[in-house]
Amino acid sequence: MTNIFLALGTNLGDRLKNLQRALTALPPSVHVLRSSPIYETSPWGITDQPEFLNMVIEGETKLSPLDLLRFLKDLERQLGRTPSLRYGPRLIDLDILFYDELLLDTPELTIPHPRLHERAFVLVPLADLAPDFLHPRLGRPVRDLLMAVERTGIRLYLG
Ligand code: PH2
Ligand code: MG
Ligand code: MG
Repeated sequence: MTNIFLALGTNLGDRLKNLQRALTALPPSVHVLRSSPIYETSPWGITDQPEFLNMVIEGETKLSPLDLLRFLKDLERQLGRTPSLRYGPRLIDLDILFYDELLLDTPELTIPHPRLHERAFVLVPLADLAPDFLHPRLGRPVRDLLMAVERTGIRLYLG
């Protein structure tokens, strides 16, 4: 079993339902150990699009990194995601943040997620679960990465 962290994001349709359906569909391929609170976040990258809901989960899996990627991509399609712009609106986005302490650089997949340390919408919920986890490439704990980013536009989502 490998310990993993995944980021979930959605800004189209019934956003809460999209997160709930994704969480329900992860097992048994991914056993969910803990989930962060849900945050409502201002869009990053392309700013002229609806607000996102974002959260992070910690889980365990027997899937290899590439099989996990394929599983998550299939799940995104099953939940109704259709192709869109890079950084554009999406029904559901399921990203691999960490896979134990693995460093992976392939054209298909980079682990840790190459932009996670720039994104408060990932770091805030990640720090709720694992503030002391050392980013295996940067060698710094999640709480320090969070201190380095601007966190305006990230609000707890209370429904
Ligand atoms: N995902 C993106 C682009 N921009 N902004 C927020 N707030 N949350 C996201 O999940 C997000 C984004 C592409 O993956
Ligand atoms: Mg993605
Ligand atoms: Mg993403």
